[in-house]
Amino acid sequence: MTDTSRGEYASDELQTTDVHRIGPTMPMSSERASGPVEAPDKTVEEFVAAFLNELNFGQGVLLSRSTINDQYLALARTVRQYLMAGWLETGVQRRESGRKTIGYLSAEYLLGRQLSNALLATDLQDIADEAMKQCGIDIAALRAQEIEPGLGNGGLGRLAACFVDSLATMDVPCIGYGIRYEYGIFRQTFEDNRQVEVPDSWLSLGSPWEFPHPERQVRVDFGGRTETYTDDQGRERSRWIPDWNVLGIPYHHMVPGFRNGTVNTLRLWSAKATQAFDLQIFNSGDYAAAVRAQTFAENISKVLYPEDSTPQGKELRLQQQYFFVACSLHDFIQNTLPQDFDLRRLPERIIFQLNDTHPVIAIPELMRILVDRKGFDWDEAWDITRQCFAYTCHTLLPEALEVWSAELLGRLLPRHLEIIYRINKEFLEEVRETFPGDEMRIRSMSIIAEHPERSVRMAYLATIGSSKVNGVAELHSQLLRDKVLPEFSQYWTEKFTNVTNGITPRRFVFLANRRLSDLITDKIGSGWVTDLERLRDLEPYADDADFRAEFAAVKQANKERLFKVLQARDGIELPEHAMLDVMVKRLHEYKRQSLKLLHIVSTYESIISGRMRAEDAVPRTFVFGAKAAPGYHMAKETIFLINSVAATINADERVKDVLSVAFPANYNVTLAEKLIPAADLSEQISLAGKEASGTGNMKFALNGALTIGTDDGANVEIRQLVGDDNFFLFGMTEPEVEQLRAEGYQPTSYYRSNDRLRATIDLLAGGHFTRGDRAASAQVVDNLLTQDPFMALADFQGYLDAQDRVDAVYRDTDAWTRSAILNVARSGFFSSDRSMRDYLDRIWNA
Ligand code: 26W
Repeated sequence: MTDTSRGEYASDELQTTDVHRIGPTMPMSSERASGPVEAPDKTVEEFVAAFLNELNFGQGVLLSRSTINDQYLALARTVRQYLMAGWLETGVQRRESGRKTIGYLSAEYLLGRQLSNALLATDLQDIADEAMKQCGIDIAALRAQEIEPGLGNGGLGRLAACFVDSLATMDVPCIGYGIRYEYGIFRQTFEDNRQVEVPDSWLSLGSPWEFPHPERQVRVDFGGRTETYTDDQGRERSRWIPDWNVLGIPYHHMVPGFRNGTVNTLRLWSAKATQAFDLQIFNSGDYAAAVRAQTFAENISKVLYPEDSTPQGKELRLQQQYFFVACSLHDFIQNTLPQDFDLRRLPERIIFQLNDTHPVIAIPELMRILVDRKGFDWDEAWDITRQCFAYTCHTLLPEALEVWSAELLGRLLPRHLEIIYRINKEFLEEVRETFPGDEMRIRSMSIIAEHPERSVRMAYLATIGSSKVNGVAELHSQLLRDKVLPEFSQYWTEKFTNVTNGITPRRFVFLANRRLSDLITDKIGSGWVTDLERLRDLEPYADDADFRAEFAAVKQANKERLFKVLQARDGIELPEHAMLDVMVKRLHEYKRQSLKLLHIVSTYESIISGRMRAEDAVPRTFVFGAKAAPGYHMAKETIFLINSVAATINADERVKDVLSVAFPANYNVTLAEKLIPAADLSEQISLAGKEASGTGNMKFALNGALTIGTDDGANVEIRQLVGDDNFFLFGMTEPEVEQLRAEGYQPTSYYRSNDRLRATIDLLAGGHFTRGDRAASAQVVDNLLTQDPFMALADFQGYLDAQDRVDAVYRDTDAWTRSAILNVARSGFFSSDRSMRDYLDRIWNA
């Protein structure tokens, strides 16, 4: 039976393991109502047996005939087996305990690869390595086979993924609800230095981490009209007569806690046409129309919107939002709660956390369920509803606050619009009682805006309908209170609070930076992985020369690993010994990649103009990673310019090995895991008051990079914790920004008065980086000179000065490494476990 004809794995070992003769290892009869079946033992032998079982009986191939993809799928399903018992057990416990559940409602989950995380959670990494070796397989190639589920745009989606990781690790009941986009965030490629987007078909090679449950489908209605009627108790009631609907099919994902046996669930909804939907048309004989109808329905979960700051009032986007929210509420109320549950006690069992405004339509949806379907009085329903929601705001940009036109909302969800109007009316009456005659205030607090068209301000609805509202870093929460929702924060001082974001140390330190993790564990034990404040115990080692040497060696090894990845992935060659200066995040003007570019060009200009000798410069490698929203013109022009500058500088012998610029395409979680551990310098240079928190900043600090940054978002807290000596601060503060704006900001005055800035901009504008084509750089340059909406020119000199301080410290290896160690030791606060504890204590009361 054994096929030894092909050479790929022709070893003796292979012949004995090629066909697994034992059959399924899971005893089918041991399925008990009281508890789940056993997982295979954690031994190499059992792992190999389970793997070959999956390959032969799951995937239906012989090892000798299997492709890498077959092997990857079988490996994934093997690891799944080890999680399964915990998953089933967690489900039983959750049902029996009656504990309050966190329903995390998020339109995005930027999960990253699953295999490595599952191996980490189950502590199977070494066993799996050895087992694959025994099968003649290179596990690294299998890991590389996985396409990460990129079901999010950036910070907000990654935060959701970190939060569900932490809740599972803390054994807190949580269901993550979201959308199973068939296409996640686009894959970025570059053609002629310009971004080209390619669809991300992450499901194309099979998706071993999801469990579809078509039998648990939920129907979701849209459109139509409402009518009033009198019920049998003589009460005036409303009902919705929708005119079309779709089905939501749940796909379950495991969310394993870190080595604690808990496995929570992420439930992602996929849209499917109802039979009635196309049958009706089909029966009319128009086959093509029937298929079109199906496509229409299934479009709802087809693709993630790649905009991460300017919501376009797209109908499909609202459909997505209502679709997943309606499915999720129905799922919890009908399927998760006991059959006869008394909904008056709903707040004891669930708190829905609204991840930004995207799921806020859940508030009128719960009102509709309670009032229209379950017969509650309005007031009682409203009291319940408000206790069931809490709202997190993730932005300060006014243009990022979602507003839906009343026309569109009324057309798609007529009953919800009515409910929103009533919520608004009763709320405004309440405000009127407190502030009689203050019509200005009333208008500014209304959910409904009248200009430029009648529309629904979702952030206001969220605030009114929630028990708590939080920002994501201290500064952001303050600005949220003072600038974004001032009337509301005066009206309800207690409702507003801060929870500073965090990141999971499992993925972003333990998994991404194994070398550093081993070094830390060697000194302080392994408790830090689930209790990150313990990193404090590293502080004394900052003064230990041996430790510093080991720490620096880890950094160097991580750089070499990164360089290999960039070489294989992008064909990028980088010098071995240079400071690695990294800016990775979405491309947005407020984040100021253009300011970073000015610094690079300025350094380059200093050398080629002879003002500075190349030998005197600290060698630096600049790395960018950034996707631009496909419709964001200025962001795409900035990408073009960065790539153009990179090509020119990398080809210029005068700066060889002194300055290099790398812009690997398609920055994603997978690349972040390689890049961040290798970085020396973390660029967090947004205009003060614009970056709500940032979370990349935390990942870098925890991996021993020093930050150069403005007083913005969580940078403020990072600096406070790591200390001024270990952070390169520059730039205006938020009040200074406001003041300058009030005075009338004039970017050209900086251009005229600052010689280095002028030389830099002139070089950029003169076509030096665009083969003499001045027009090619004109849009970014003109934007800076005439508008500069995020005041890059005002902060330019401060930034250069701070970069000089960076160079000075970097020249002193001991001082640098000492600071880097202190960054790690003092950043334990930024664990998402701590964020979760804050939510549990101050928001969820769970
Ligand atoms: C298209 C509509 C839209 C608008 C805003 C989509 C997505 C957004 C998000 C709010 C953008 C986002 O990811 N915000 C980021 O959230 C992170 C987690 O809290 C913060 O760390 C970042 O500062 C914030 O920009």
